[in-house]
Amino acid sequence: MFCYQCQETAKGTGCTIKGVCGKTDDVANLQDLLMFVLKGISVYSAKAREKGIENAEVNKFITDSLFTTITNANFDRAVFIKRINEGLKIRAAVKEVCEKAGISLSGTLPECATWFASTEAEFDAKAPLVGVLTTENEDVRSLRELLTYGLKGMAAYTEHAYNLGFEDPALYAFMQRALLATLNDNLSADELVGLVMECGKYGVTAMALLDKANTSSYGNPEITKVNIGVGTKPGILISGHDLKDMEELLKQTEGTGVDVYTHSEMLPANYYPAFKKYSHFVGNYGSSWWKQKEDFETFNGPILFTTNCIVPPPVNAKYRDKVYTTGAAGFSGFKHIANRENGRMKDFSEIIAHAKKCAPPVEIEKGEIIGGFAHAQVFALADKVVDAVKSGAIRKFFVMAGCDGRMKDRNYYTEFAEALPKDTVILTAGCAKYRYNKLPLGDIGGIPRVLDAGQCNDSYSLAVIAMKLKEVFELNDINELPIAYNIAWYEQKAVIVLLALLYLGVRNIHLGPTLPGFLSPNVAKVLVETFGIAGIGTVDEDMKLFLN
Ligand code: FS2
Ligand code: SF4
Repeated sequence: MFCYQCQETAKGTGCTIKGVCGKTDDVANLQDLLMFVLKGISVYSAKAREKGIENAEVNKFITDSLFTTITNANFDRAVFIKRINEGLKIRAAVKEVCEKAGISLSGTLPECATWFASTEAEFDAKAPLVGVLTTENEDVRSLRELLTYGLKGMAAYTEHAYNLGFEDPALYAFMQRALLATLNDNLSADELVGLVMECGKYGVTAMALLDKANTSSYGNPEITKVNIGVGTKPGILISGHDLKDMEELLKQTEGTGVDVYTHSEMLPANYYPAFKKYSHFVGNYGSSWWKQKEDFETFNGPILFTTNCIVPPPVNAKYRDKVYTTGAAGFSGFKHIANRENGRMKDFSEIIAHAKKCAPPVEIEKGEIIGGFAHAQVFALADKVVDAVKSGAIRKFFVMAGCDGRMKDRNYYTEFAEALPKDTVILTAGCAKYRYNKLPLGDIGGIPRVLDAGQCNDSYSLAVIAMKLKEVFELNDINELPIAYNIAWYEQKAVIVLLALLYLGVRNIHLGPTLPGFLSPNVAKVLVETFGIAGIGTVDEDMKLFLN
């Protein structure tokens, strides 16, 4: 195996024996083989699209498959075997569509368009031969992977929007075109950089689509005090990012005597008006994804993962048989809840029955977290915010969105938040917030010093807010605003968020705790020189730098 797609990659260069995340070598290889098959399907689907033939099955399969390969989403070997088989069938079907439509398939087809096998042993034998390292030039490899990881993040957001009935065919077309571009040896570095930027453009489209899907389905997030204590009934803990799953779980648990709590990236579900009406939706339990081993032990009830981030449970974990997955998430040994069919809801009855047999959660903390500052809520407070900036009460905003992770060096973000002067405000989104969202950082004239817009995809809200402020202050450039970007990244959704911000013109983003291992020195140099991307230093050094 060779995987370097996330921030925790071994030695900062690549996992080669087993993933730091827990992904086994065979699963990592099968994920590479699935990517290879997706490229093979794209060879035909792109030709069909040129003739105006869209294929809904292909679009859905490629999107979902990309999502399953994201860090900490799916560790289940059986899922990848099944997807590779299914992908080869879909490839054959779309090839037939091309043939029937009289589309010329002459010329040399890439191997991914013709390779075929049907047994697990053949898949295992082929998989190590089609991975990341097959691109020999490290700069080309770096650009291809940067593009690929952007696509994976985009796919995740596209899938959530799809679940709510929102689609944009342009996103599917780009994903497939970009997958093909990673096979093209004739593309120059500049052309690959151009595609990476285009990926950022479609990243904005995907996040805007998901924002529209979420807010038109569940209302605009609003200022909310989220309870972090517990009730007296047994509960279900729901994690991940999928709001459709959240809705259906709340509906099905109503009146059953089972409470619902969010974990990690599902915390922002508490901010949506449509979910607040459920009295058995108690609040948020625990903390960030990497704290799940502790949080799940004391929760007592079953846990539902709607997406990443799953941490493989210790062998003796008491919660091991209480974990369920659904959608793109999977782990061998966890029960998987099937997809919705024929317009019916997913069936969560097994989890609900399981919860009834469990003790209520142990209270590990008490209190509240304040959040719900997505774009509409911030716009509602715009006068107050603008006045605070004009009067000097707010000196600067710090966008500290992104991901959390388990490495000790992420304490930097807690210390940075604590060290920020009291006339500064943190704008956040994503699980990065858990590094400081329970600190007593106070407020500025009633505006909390940590404004949480929501999940990582709600970084889009932060960009919308920045664009609005630019307009209000009549500036020519978004970078003239008193906003600094000190972003934490971990997995591929953060990659698409970063590319989207670059596309929107944001410059001088600081990225930590370490720069991506998949950036070759030359590609890193381009990002530094063209976009002012930088790493982080010590809290003291960075405080001086940012407040200058
Ligand atoms: Fe956090 Fe993990 Fe949100 Fe990422 S819970 S690192 O998936 O997408 O962010
Ligand atoms: Fe390693 Fe990250 Fe890949 Fe897991 S996802 S194998 S930790 S680089």
